Amino acid sequence: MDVSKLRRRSLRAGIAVPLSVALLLLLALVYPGLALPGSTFEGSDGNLVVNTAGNTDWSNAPNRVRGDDVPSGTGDNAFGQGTKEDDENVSVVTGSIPPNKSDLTRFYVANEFANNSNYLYLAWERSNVLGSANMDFEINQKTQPNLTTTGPKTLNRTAGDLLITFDFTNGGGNPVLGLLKWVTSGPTSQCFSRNALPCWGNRVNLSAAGFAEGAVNTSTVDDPIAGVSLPGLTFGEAAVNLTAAGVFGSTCEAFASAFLKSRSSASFPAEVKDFVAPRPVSISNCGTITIHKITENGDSTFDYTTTGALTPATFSLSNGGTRTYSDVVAGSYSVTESAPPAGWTLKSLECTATGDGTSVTPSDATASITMAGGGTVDCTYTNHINLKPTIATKLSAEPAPTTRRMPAPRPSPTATCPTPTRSPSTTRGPSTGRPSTAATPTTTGPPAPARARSWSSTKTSPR
Ligand SMILES: [Ca+2]
Ligand SMILES: [Ca+2]
Ligand SMILES: [Ca+2]
Repeated sequence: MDVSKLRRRSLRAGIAVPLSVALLLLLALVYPGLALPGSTFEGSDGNLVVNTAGNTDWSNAPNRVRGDDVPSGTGDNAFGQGTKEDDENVSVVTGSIPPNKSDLTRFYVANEFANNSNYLYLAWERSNVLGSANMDFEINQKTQPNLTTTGPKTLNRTAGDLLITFDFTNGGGNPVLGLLKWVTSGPTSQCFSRNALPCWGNRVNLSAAGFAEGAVNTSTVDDPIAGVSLPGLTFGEAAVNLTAAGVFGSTCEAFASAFLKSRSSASFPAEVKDFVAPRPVSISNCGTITIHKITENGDSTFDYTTTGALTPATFSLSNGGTRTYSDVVAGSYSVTESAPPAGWTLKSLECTATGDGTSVTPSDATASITMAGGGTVDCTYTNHINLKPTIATKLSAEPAPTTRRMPAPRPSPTATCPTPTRSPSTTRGPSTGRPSTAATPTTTGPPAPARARSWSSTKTSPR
């Protein structure tokens, strides 16, 4: 874009620019702990503790995972033999970290779903005080090989895996954060550095786009998790809005592994040296909703409606039935049981939720759900119908035939059948020719034929 175009655009944006500056100033006032808009994680204040009540930082980071390097020195593992970022086939060696390169000690990864966005938080620590920092966080969908032993290894990469670059020069202000995705097909023009597939694709400057921010500590800070004190320039952190960066959208993505590497210079194709071995993580934009149905005293078909674009939007359940929605993209949803069939009432709606940021609120026939990545919500609707006393009374008046139809000692589906403790022959004495009123099971249990119908309908209609 030439200068005149820029000038015209600036003039057009003459009002918007001061407004955005004012908004940034306002955000700085609202979030003095320096958090990425939409997140309350203090990801660019250069320390690990909460400075503003209500915020989070590494000390209480959501879904925090920690990776520790082996001790510095001759036993420390690193990549060797010219390993670069684009290489899937790497070589693990020991004792080869140059003294003028970052000697990593630890990393942290955390993530959360907040304000309709998935946020990723990253931190590195190193043992040496160097002016520049060139770190890469590799985040993979699949589990990685064991990098804690030496020798040749093949990284288990998948198209769409993430590499987040963290480049910092002391005196150069804030770190520059970049995002690259692993590319396995298509033209090589997608490659950022290498001229062949597979490769890390073209880098997005997350910092310039406003999708990420970070900091390096300028003075000594404490790491309360590892219990260490970190001199200036030995700790770096970043917060990334993965939704804004386009990593997460309307389809489900899940990452299972993360590790940290140091590049030997700001140049992307520079050799990678020290690393902190991969650790399992759970970074995803999707969760699971499960609805169970239980009925009492019979069975029927119950209808449900949903909001939030679940597919299918409506469904029906009978006793023992389950509807599972896997791959539910983080967001707001609800499930509502429609008015039950005649005679039935909704006895209870009980729900549980797991996962940071995932919650469910049952109210009447509606479960209101906030789903975060990796979350689960499980609800059970229990419906009840009263037994009709008219039938019971009528049956109790019937003599012998009822008695004969009672399935007394049948061995088959007795597991779900509340078998009477007394046999029909004893409850309905043949001496009188008719059952005694006291022995008639009118209130303690349903009469035999009615219950038999209930069983058969449950078993033969698996809707
Ligand atoms: Ca911080
Ligand atoms: Ca802080
Ligand atoms: Ca190492």
